[in-house]
Amino acid sequence: MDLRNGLRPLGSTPAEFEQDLLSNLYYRRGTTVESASAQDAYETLALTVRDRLAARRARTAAAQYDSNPRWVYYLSAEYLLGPQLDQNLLYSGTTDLAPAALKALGFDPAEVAALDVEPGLGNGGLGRLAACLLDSLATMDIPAVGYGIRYDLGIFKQSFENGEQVEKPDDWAFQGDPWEFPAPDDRNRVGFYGHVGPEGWVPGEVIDGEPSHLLVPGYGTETVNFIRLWRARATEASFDLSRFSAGQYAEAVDQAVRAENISKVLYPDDSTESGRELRLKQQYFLVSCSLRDIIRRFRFRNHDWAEFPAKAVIQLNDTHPTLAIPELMRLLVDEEGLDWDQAWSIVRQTFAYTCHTLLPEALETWPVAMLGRLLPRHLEIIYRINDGLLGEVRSRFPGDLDRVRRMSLIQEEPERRVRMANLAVTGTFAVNGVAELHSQLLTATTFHDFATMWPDRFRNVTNGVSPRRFVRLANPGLSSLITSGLGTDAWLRDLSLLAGLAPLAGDSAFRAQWRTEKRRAKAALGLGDPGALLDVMIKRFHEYKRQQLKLLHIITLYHRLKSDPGRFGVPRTVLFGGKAAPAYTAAKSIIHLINAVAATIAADPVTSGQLRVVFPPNYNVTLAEKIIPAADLSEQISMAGKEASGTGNMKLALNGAITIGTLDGANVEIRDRVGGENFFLFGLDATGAAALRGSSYQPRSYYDSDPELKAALDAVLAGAFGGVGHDVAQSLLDRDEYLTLADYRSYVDAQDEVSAAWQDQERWTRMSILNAANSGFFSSDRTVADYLDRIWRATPVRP
Ligand code: AZC
Repeated sequence: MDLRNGLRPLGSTPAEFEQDLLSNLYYRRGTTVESASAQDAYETLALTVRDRLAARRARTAAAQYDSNPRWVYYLSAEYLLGPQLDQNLLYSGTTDLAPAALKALGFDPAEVAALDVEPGLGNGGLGRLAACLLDSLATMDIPAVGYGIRYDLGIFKQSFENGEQVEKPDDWAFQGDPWEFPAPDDRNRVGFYGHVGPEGWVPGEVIDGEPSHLLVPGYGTETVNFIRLWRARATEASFDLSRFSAGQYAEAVDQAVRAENISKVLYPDDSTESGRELRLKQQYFLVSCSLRDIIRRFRFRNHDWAEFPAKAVIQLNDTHPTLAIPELMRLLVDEEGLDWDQAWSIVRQTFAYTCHTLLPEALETWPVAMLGRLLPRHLEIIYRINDGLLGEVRSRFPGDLDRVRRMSLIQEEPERRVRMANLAVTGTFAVNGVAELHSQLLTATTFHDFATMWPDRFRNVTNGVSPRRFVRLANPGLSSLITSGLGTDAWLRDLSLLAGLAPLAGDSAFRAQWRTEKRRAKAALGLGDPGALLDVMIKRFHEYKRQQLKLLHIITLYHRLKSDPGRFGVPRTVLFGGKAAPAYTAAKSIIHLINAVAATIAADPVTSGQLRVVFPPNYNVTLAEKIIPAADLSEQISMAGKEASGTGNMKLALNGAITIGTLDGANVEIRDRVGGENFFLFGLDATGAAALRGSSYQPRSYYDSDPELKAALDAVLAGAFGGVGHDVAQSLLDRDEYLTLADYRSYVDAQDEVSAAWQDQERWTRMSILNAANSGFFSSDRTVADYLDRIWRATPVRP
């Protein structure tokens, strides 16, 4: 008996697990073994596993309540959690019990497991980072809550039609989501529009935010935290019964539909501009519901507002939740009656902001007119914050009007807009970039003026990834090998222990086992020839990431193969994975061209067994977990100075892929750690790239002077790949915003070094092991430790 909560402990023997499964099938699913479908079995299994975590959650909650700690609240518009079943089995210690119990009841465990659908509530790196950080927070026993939006439709499902990307809605929770605890009785009211009168803001429209939560277990500890996701619900009053009775069915539900649209769909936007009012509504919806919840939680044990910053640190994951700053001001001043300065001091001590970009176009701004219409009181508050900010700028830099204009929260030209990044920097005590280089560039460029005025506010926290998800779950074979090599599995909670693998790089028996695991992972991916070098580029499609550079290399390899098949040497499979934002035409053209090149190469017998290009559609966390273990070469080839960090680079290095990359984002730190001899470096660095872009860059001069480059582009222009890609080649020749042609020769030469290295398999394996051994730094546990030390200052509470 667990006396603390009066809970009956759930059994850990096979018989007890089977009993629980059976009773859940009957009592909660309401069916029987005889009539149960695979879906019934899946949902029942999920409940049985979830119960075990819920018991731990209850103990965690009790301990957290008792200690009244400082909480880390993570506000993020996106979470890319990945499949839940494999993770929750592992973290609840039921990985072996579950299949046995399913079999005993007559179900096929593989069929059941295949029904687990990943909630695609994010676009890319930013959303996945949020998930890794929550995993580490729980593993490190830090009291933390993640707040987000429970989108009905997650990131679109990608398919290819004639090689072109087609987007379909992802109704991920169509069958219900067994991992989720809905709390329809726990709604928060959110206002929009209206006016500000003497009595304060009177919203013109109200909707409800309905929470549900997902458990976030720690690994190797009792702690279970949670993510609270908000869903927009129409209020009772929004259904128009009289219209319905009059047969006006659409009009009757119109208001309700509009309300619920707020959490309908994740914005399919990865740092390109969307600028729609619905997105702004989403942002305010998230912020308003979450702050009310945070305040409610504060009040469990505390009464004095001055204590608030000691009990809550709120991390803004990029600018999407920045309205939390004026919203907390509004709550404190308008609803709690604090004076402005008191409230501002609390706000400034509570929030911190993580920036994830270097693309100027990715810094969110909202038209003043739109914001003022949707949130009139917030606009007033933003103006008042701006008065304070500009007052400080003027007194520090008298007469420097330009600086005032640059730092203002309001952009004046060509249209008045609110600059969310400036607001985020102004309303927080800490601003961090996500890799050393990124943080340096932020203070040197994007936030230069702010860093001059408030140098202490800026810091770096290099990203990391969960070793549980991206090594242990994704790559069980390699994980066992690592555990046997190190003689312990403690590396799963302390990834620096991987350093102990370095001496094993010199052990030929260990190298042979390492190679066996790579080959096994390739075979599991279904890539025919496990002897071919698997060259992997998996990430969102964006011109700055330069999938087009990889493509030019592929065409060059193809040309070499055609001109002299005997000399080719190293068989390669190039694998792409990733989605392009639906409105991002240039990125979609690159996808189309990749598929066209892949088809041409596949149809040409000369390439057989030598060169293959594969592009499985719908890259997501589930697919990433299959591809990453199999990869030999990791493509991290962004134009230097544009990729904030990258996290795929870390996942791949940890699984023994060797990076070919520019000195961009976290590549710099990966190379520092794994050593220049275990990393294929090429291209301009950030300084060189900025200088070349600043001068009159002539992409055509590279084309004119490099016959292989010319041949590759000419082939595309001449329609050699089914007539596809003319626009891609033309834009490279005319503008080439991201210096693809400038870096082409250096890249192709580095790829020749890759091929030479691959020919010496012993050498390659040594490099591969050393990549994993020296990448322990890139655990999200270390990232969380850095956040704790540099920003959050929260301490563990153990149940
Ligand atoms: C990404 C950055 O592009 C990537 O470099 C970084 O590793 C990642 O965040 C995590 O910090 N940014 C985004 O995903 N941005 C959006 C808007 O999705």
